[in-house]
Amino acid sequence: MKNQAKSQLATGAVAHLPTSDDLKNSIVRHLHGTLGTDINKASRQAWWSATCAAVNEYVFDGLRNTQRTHYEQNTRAVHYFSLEYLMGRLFSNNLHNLGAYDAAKQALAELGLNIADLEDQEEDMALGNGGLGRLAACFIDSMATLNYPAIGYGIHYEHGLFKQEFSDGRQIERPDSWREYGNPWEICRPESVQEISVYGYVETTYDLQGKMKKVWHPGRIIKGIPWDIPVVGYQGSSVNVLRLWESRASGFFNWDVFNSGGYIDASRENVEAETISKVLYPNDETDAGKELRLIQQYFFCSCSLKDIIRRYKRTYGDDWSQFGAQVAIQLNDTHPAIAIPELMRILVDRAEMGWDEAWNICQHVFAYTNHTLLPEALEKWSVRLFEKVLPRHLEIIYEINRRFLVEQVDVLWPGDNEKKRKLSIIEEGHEHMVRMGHLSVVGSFRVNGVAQIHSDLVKSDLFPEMVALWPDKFTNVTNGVTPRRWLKACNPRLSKLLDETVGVDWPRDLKQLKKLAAYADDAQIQDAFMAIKHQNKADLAQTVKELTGVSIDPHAMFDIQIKRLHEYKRQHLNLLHILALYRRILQNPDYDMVPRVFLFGAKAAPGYKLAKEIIYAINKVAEKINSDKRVKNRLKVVFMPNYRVTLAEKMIPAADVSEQISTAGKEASGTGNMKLALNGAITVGTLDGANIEIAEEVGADNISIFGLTVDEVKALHAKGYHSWDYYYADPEIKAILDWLETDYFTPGKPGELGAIKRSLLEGGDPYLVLADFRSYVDAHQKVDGWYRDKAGWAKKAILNTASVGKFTSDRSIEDYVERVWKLEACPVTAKP
Ligand code: 6GP
Repeated sequence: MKNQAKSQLATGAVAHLPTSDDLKNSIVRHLHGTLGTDINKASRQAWWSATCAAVNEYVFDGLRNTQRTHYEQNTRAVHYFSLEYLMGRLFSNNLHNLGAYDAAKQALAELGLNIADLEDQEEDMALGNGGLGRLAACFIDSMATLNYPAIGYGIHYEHGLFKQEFSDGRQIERPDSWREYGNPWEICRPESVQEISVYGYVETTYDLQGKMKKVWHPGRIIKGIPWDIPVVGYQGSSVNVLRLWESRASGFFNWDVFNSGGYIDASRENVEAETISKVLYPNDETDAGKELRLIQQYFFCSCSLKDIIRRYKRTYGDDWSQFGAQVAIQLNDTHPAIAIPELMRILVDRAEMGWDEAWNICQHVFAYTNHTLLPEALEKWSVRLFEKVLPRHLEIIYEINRRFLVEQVDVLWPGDNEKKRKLSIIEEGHEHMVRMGHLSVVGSFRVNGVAQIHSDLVKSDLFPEMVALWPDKFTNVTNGVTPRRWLKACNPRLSKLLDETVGVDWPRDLKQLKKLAAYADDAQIQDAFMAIKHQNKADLAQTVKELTGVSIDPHAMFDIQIKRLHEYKRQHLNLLHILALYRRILQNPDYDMVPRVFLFGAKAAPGYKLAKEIIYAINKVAEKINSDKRVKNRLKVVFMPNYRVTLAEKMIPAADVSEQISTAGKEASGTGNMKLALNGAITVGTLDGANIEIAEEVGADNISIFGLTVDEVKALHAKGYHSWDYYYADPEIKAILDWLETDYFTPGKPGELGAIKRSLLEGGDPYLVLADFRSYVDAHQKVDGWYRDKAGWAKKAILNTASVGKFTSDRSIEDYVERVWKLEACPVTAKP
């Protein structure tokens, strides 16, 4: 018999996992029957679509079994509300999670195709900006893997995050049209369409008994169409759903306008309604504050709540008593906080429930995760805008606030108006604002930060009085990443070595990696580990060449900083270090350093000027360094265009050094730090976010920590920070900053790179770049020394991979289950 690539036996939702022959037959069948083409003339796109259709036979089977089991078991479920999901590609992820990747590879090879070529047919599903969106994607993977009844809710944006190009080193944004030619993974569910209302006015009416009733007369009705994306758990355990809403004009609303001859008006309304799900706001950790954004938030929350209630009513009818026990809703930051007054509106106005009973339900349902302390990210909506868009919700928020101030704040601090001013959901100032963070804390039964230090700061700096009111409400859940995508799928060479050394259970039980520590000194494993790293680097070098034209040497140390571009993440600190090295080389032609390639990947929010200037400066410095013969290949600098999940999957396995260099207290957690350490990179980092926990796990010898601590940052600000002092006191700093202002990097155009210097000096250097510079340079000097000792470096790299099992998103989800959601796992069994 022919040797078929087989996958593990099915244990979960998918009755029967495919062999290579199964897939081969199915692919050809779909090529003919679904795509209407032929083996001899099919394009790569057609082959890809046919393969997706073949894979979907198994995915959908798992989906049906999961949904049936959840319905039969009727267990409590969590509903993850997030404005962002940064999914990346699903093709190889779904194959890996089905345990069918090798089978598919073989099937395609037998059909004369290379699986990698087909993978490249897929657009990234980039419905998110950065950390928060990617975390949501990792979490839904883990919830499915761990068999938790869970559904993700969000928006089906027509255009995801913009595509980035460089033109003479400057960022250009191009629209992303990820589903221009359709998307094989999503299923439209017309049977579950919802309608939601916005604008209009509120009428106060009285019934015959004189009881007051508020009636909202909306100005516009919008239809939400759900698209379901199956989320395949590892080894097909459960197949959950990500449900994304697309907006459309409500048919019946347009009909009158249409009939009275207003064809153009009717179409205009269509366009306006469809605008809601048109495009993702490209801001990362900055508040957009725009009317359309508020409508987006409300649109998806209202559709999702109605969807949840529809499902609940199937079992319980009008009996609301079990709602709090059956439904948990996790608010991914404050973006979906409008769900709180919306549920109150549905219960009080529609279900005619008393306020106290309704509020009690809300307080059993909602939990809120904070993802940042940056003041510019804390969402506030003007009362004026609220009144226009959601007049009834504003009234409800006023009532929530009134009761909160009277029943809670005034009881603990009687007569203290200062406390009331600080805690009020409504900020009083020149313009009255609704504080969505306050609303989220008041309306939730649990609030968490995303790493221990961040959760501590949420309590001490952001909401100290709320902690006094409700000490038990606050908790921590440290972030995690899915090892299926971020090791197994993206680093097959290392995965194979791990399978051979620690066994095959690590993708589901990442603590198994600890066993690798026993081999940290084993010369053979060290060689194997570093050979894999070298091959990954060679692959990346090829990608770099294709994308940028720059040649890099895989023998050099690959030093990688990949994340959104933001001053607090301090890509410009990295740049100053590069300039210092370059300057030393020019001053001393024999300057002795380990050859290094600095790689960046980052998008800047289109309206964030300084961030874009930093990209420009890095590109210009790169151009100069990369073409300077005197450097003799000791230094290369590459800014990879269009950084996204798919590029991260190529860069992370190839990293020697991971740059995690935010100002202490600013990076809530970080998750790239976890992915890089997991793939054997050594962190150069501050004691910020999850870096602190990574340092605890890997040990001080295997991480290079530098810079001010959170307490030192606070003390420095309190004492008064003067960046000019560092400029005058440190000749290297002065020389580098002055250099940036010359035309050395921009011939004929002096001052073009001056923005960085200005922000660091005249701008006061809010993120303490100059204060941390010297210690950062020292941390890199240490890493340079480490790298010279090949065996020593291999040991550190191995110990990084071995020690970061804590940072699997499976552990994060188990923490949420225990500390917040109180769910039971619901294993799925397949029924043919
Ligand atoms: C990010 C945080 O900056 C990052 O530290 C964290 O790892 C990630 O969330 C996941 O928790 N925050 C955002 O992306 C954001 O938009 C509003 O916050």
